[in-house]
Amino acid sequence: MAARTYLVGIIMGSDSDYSVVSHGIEILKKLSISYKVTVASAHRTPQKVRQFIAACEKQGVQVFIAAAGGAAHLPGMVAAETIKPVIGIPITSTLSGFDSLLSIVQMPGGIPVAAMAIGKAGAKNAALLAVAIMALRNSQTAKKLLAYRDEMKKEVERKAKNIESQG
Ligand code: RP5
Repeated sequence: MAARTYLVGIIMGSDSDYSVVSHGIEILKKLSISYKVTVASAHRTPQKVRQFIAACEKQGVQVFIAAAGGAAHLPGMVAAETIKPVIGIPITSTLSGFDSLLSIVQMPGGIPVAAMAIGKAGAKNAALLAVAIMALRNSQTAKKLLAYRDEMKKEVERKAKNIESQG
């Protein structure tokens, strides 16, 4: 039997990150983009991080999403282990997520991580950026992304009409 394949590999440092990451997962589900997800920590379970990345590489993953809070070194560690694009989601922490954001965005030159906004917006944009990267080589994926944007546009128009009618 052929091994199952996935397009996106998602890794989060703790299960406490899931409530944020799930906003991106919802988008991948909506657009029928296959993903593989796990919890593995750069400092608590570094071996599991490496094993997950290796499994993802074998299963066709094209883009990685890594979410972490605090001293958020997980996205950087993932980027060190793969040459696939890595998108980092800073999770809100005791320092409001600034520590996570800076840990992700301030990668030293040579090993890039695409840093998203802190929290829910970052999780959504991580999924959408992953889709945009895959859309470069897949016209079906590009169509899905255009349809998503169109839906967003219609939603804004609907909300505008609602507010306008209230005066
Ligand atoms: C990081 O530490 C995780 O990504 C999480 O955001 C943060 C706190 O983890 P828990 O103490 O909730 O497991 O590694």
